[in-house]
Amino acid sequence: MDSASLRLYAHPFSSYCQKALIALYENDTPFDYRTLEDKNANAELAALWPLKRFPVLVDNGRTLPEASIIIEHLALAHPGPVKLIPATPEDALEVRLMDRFFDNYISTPQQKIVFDSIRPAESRDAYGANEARTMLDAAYRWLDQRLADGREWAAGAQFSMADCAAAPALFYADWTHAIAPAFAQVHAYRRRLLARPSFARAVDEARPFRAYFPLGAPDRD
Ligand SMILES: N[C@@H](CCC(=O)N[C@@H](CS)C(=O)NCC(=O)O)C(=O)O
Repeated sequence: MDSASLRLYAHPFSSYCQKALIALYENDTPFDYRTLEDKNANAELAALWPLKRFPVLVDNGRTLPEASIIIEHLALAHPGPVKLIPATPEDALEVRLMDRFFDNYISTPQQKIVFDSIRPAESRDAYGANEARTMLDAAYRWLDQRLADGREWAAGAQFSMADCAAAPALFYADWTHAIAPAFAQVHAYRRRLLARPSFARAVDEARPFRAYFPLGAPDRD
């Protein structure tokens, strides 16, 4: 298949879009970027995926929602030198475990806190937001222990889909509910992710939109 056939519906400031963008940038995969700053792109997205969540990739007429599925598809249909899904099934399982961890236990509670903050005051869910903070603290603690074996990336020595998930998840999670200084491994890993060129590029492309962050973007990163 030809990479020029790829069309990505995404917004540069969105964490799940950055996850897919990192995968595309890692392998220099060419694609047509339909930014959701554009009204027409929003209408096209709604027609392709009525759930209207992004990113969505279109490859030769096939619609692929969900950042992990997009990355899995790229590995199958447009492989490059950086193997984001390891060839060995056991290694791939570890990558998928860590990918689920970052989506479900870092991004999901992080988004819960942010979305709660933009609800009308009378509709806020303080109990749920507090549960999300507790979940983030538990996830940071578990990750800190997991990284203590000296691994460079989330699933071992190789950069993988799990790191594509981790980079924006930890980036915004620290802005939302600060990672305690005691979790030195998590802080060091977050810094390694920020230094990775594919993610540094995504962060730079998102810089003009920092005013969109409902809790107020800190003056760092
Ligand atoms: N499970 C989806 C989540 C995608 C998602 O939640 N995207 C956010 C942007 S980061 C979104 O579409 N937000 C729009 C909305 O909530 O209306 C994935 O992995 O791609």
